[in-house]
Amino acid sequence: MSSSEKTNLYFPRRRFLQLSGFSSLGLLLNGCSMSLFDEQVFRITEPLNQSLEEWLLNPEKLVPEFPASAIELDKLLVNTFDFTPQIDPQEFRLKINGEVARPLSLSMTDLEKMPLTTMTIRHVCVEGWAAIAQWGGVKLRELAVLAQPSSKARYVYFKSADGYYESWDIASALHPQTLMAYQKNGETLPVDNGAPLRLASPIKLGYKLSKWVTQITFLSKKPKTLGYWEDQGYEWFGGI
Ligand SMILES: Nc1nc2c(c(=O)[nH]1)N[C@H]1C(S)=C(S)[C@@H](COP(=O)(O)O)O[C@H]1N2
Ligand SMILES: [Mo]
Repeated sequence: MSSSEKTNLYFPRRRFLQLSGFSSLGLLLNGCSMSLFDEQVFRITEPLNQSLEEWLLNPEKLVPEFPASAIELDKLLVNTFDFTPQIDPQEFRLKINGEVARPLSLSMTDLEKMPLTTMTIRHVCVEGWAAIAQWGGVKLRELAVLAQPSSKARYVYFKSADGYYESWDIASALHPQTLMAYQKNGETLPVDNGAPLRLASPIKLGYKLSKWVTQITFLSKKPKTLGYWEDQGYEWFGGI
């Protein structure tokens, strides 16, 4: 029996829910937004590759979220190691490449046409502060469905416009609460917080949550440079 058949047996309901999610995404992308994309890129009705499918169907623990009333408006401090890059959102492209069948280059308009997920979570910085904030954006796992990481992909590398860089394990990157966010507290993401696009996730510490992300690269091996702070001694996994 193949492992995907096993998955079927053990998680039939979950599988059904996930696959119906894929087909609505397929409809969206085959419909009005199609012209924005390379048409080859969005043939996602094809069978997903085995490894990606396994990650997506893995039962994952969801971190409890807060109600919007819990947002602490002024408590999210700006923490930027060097400078604040000014990125023109019209010119901006998110590149997705590496161990993927379909490398992508997406504009903000492309991303805004994908399903919007919002979550109110606690941001925790190891420098001793925390803040509840709401983030809105696209699930990284939905971008992975489009880019189709190969079965070799195990790590994800995030490159930022200020020279910051981060690497994550693929399971954390594909966790359903890991977003590429373009909104904060219901408004367009401010430049200081990483506009136009940043990572947001309740499963990782603040330093893992790259701001001004311009490139996402799927990797088969752990990179030599692990992350801006990790390369100065911070712990790599950075889980909460
Ligand atoms: N590109 C980039 N991303 C970054 C940082 C940075 O300096 N550059 N700082 C990190 C740290 S240590 C934290 S706590 C959060 C802070 O996010 P905020 O400034 O939106 O509060 O961003 C993280 N992501
Ligand atoms: Mo931080």
